[in-house]
Amino acid sequence: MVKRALISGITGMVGSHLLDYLISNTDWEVHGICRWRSPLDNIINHLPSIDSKERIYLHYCDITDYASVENVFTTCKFDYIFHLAAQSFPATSFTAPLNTYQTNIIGTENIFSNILKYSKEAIVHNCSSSEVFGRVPKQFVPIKEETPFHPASPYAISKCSADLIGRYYAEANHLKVFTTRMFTHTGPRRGDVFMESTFAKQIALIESGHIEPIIKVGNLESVRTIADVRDAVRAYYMLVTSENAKSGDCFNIGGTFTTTVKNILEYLLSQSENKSIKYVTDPSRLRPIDADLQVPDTTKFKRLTNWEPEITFEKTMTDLLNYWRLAISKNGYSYLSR
Ligand code: A2R
Repeated sequence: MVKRALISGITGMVGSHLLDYLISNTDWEVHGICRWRSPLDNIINHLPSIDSKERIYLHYCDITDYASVENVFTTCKFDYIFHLAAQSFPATSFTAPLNTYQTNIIGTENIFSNILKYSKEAIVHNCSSSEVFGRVPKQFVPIKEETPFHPASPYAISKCSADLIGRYYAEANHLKVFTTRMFTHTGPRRGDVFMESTFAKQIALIESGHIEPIIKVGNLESVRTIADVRDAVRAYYMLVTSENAKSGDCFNIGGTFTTTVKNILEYLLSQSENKSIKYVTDPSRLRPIDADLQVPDTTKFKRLTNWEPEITFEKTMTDLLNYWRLAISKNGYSYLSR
């Protein structure tokens, strides 16, 4: 019997790369949750298969609405469920905390209560975030799974809840749930609100003559460990297909290249032929509190799966910049320079 996977958030950066990975590397049927107004740009290559119902099926659903989630789960049973849908941008959570809680907490509860009711045997990937650790004192870096949660944004608070909801369903209801706290992961299709993506997009807008050669930046001193989103989705696949993972377990996953936001900006600038680009601090890009020492200890996950990141920082950044160059050459000045 062909396996059936469900991806919530299939139109997002991670969900769309996971779809690419599963279609290329498995014979699974892939179902995706998206909203009726979700932009389909990230899954554009798959639209013919979706239209002709070949291996890929979309379900219109808002995860904050229980009945809407139930409609998806009553269509069929799933073998694997990747719960990725979220209000995923920490900075937005400061201005829209309730929407963030609604989506990331109530939405996650709706997903799990329906898994319990209709797909109890499924193996579930519950996508938490490294942001749950927030501001970690230097002596706790690199960050292990046991490091206490210290969320520094409503987004991080919502992800602490989502993380615990998954563990609760595993312990109380014997669902097979594995939770990941992926550290910074990026690449093509990254939302333009995230720092490395806005830098790349602004460079592409400058190169194409749409804006002045000045990039607006936030906190350049933050330290991040960068992984490529394509390595991240391979990690998620390896996790759900691992025979030795213990239900209810959680894993810190991330890249091996650690750097400051300033170095990321300077690397991207080095990839442009325009050498006159300057940058200025835009106070609106500074968070009230920053999770500024995000460096993972990934020993537990690597021991389980032998996963290693394969894509270099340089390739990730070059692909991200080329993604924006292509998008802007197709769509012109239809992006804000945020
Ligand atoms: O906003 P949309 O319609 O484009 O869909 C986004 C989806 N999503 C929802 N789906 C159903 N009901 C909702 N109420 C709802 N709210 C959001 O989640 C989109 O398809 C996805 C989020 O995509 P991105 O913002 O690109 O996030 P990314 O980087 O793919 O993050 C995946 C996971 C999230 O759980 C993050 O919190 C974590 O990785 O770092």
